[in-house]
Amino acid sequence: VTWRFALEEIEGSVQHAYAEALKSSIEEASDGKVELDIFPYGSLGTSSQLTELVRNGSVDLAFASPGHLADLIPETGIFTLHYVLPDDEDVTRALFARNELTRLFSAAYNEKHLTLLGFVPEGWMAWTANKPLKTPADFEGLRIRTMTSQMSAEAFRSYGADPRQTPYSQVYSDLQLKQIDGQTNPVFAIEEMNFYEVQDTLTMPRAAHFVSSVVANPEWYAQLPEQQQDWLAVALIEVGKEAWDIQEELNQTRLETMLEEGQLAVTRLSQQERAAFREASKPALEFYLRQTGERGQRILESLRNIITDLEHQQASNTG
Ligand code: 6CS
Repeated sequence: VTWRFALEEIEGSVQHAYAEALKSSIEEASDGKVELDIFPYGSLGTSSQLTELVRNGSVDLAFASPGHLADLIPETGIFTLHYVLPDDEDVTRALFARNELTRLFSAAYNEKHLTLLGFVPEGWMAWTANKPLKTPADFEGLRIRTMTSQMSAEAFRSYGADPRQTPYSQVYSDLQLKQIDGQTNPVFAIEEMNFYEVQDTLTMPRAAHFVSSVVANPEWYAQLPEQQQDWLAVALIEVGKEAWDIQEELNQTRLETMLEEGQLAVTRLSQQERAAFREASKPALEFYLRQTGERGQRILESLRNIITDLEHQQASNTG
């Protein structure tokens, strides 16, 4: 049998490397009885269209990034908020290794006819523009492209920006034609989509990680023979362990590539500068809580508890 897996990113991306790893794992475990057919971005449609294809069963599996998905499933919008995930990357790495994280969101996905298989970290989001973005005031009136959900835009509206929600495929030409002033994405994507060619600066605020989710069509998943479900489960665990390293490696090497080109000036925000953004970002968190009600509140609290737990573990390990 062949399973169809649709990606929101092009060949060479984090999602592509993840899909290739999943493919090897499943094909090996099943001794070739299951094949994974990978559809990189561009072949089937925008992120939101891919989500529809999974919901109606045209594809079996896909990446669905909260930045786009939050209009359909507001709970996932928590990953578009700034300064919710910790600064310490070891803690974040441990967080994404926890099944608990997936369980927090399963019901919200099910209600919208999607089976959530897991979350995949893709690295810190950077902000690119034609000037460094060191204070919320630097965002005043800035036309920054965000992913398509309202929640994605809200984080930047909190800073006084004029966010534009567009599909990924439109970003390069909008930058080139000066329809927008900036955009936000992880480093590897800024390199592979060539956004750095049409931007002068890259600011690293360490405000949010780019997080995506892997989803399946519920009927497709339910009809899988038990053995096939097991192969999938084992492959997801195996690749889940590699996911952090996949993004780390790609983000590091792509940053080096861009720096070698010598056009992009990189600014890293200090703790003090980050604190000013954290304060300014509060309206976005309130927006999230209004959109998600009690369940969103519960998810936020659980997430914070898991993070606190992991921070304590971290401290006692290194202490
Ligand atoms: O900015 C976006 O729309 C996209 N960015 C990445 C890194 N992955 C998928 C997403 O659609």
